[in-house]
Amino acid sequence: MKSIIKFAAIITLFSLATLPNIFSQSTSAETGNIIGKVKLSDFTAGETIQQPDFLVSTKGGIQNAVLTLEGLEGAFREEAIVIDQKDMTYVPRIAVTMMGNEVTFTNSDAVLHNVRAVEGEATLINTVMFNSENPATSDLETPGVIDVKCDVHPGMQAYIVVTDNPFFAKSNEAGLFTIEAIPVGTYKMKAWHEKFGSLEKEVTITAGEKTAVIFEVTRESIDFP
Ligand SMILES: [Cu+2]
Repeated sequence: MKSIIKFAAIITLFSLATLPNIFSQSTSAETGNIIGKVKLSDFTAGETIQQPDFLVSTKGGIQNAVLTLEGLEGAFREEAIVIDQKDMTYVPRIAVTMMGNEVTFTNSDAVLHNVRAVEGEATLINTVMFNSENPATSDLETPGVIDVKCDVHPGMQAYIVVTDNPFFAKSNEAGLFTIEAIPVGTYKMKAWHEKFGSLEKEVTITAGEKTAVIFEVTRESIDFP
């Protein structure tokens, strides 16, 4: 009897081992995660900074930084972007997606806007929008940072970061971010922010582990009073 049970156990183990990849995702055998924070290291406790281009939490977390990894490939991550023009601002102000997606601009204001989206020398969109009835869509085909302005209202500003892989994130109100299911390896990681450009770090992803990554800036380094 005992040997029959033992045999059954061996058969079961063998079956589990030969099942293709059913368990590999849940055990994260070959991927790991990044959790992290973008922070202003010399913030004053309790202070918040609420400039549209620089949002800092009471604990120094910097919102709207875009985190990317370089030198790796991954499956297409479908994440179309919609940027609305609302109360004379772009919502969201900062967006990130993988190349191959598209961006659509809408206009919720009863005001004429002219969207001009430029990436380097290339103009993606340059169009007048009177109201909500004529949204404009463009394919995002090239990795980089797209600068979005309104020709009618000089203060209106947005940025779209386009990546060449699916491993990216945007820091939240607390400056925190997560990137999941990253293949094991060592990569260059960037934190891009409109206020201070790109910060870089080398990060190593270990199977099944969370790697903590903190990007810090000081007021002096970003010329902020
Ligand atoms: Cu406008």
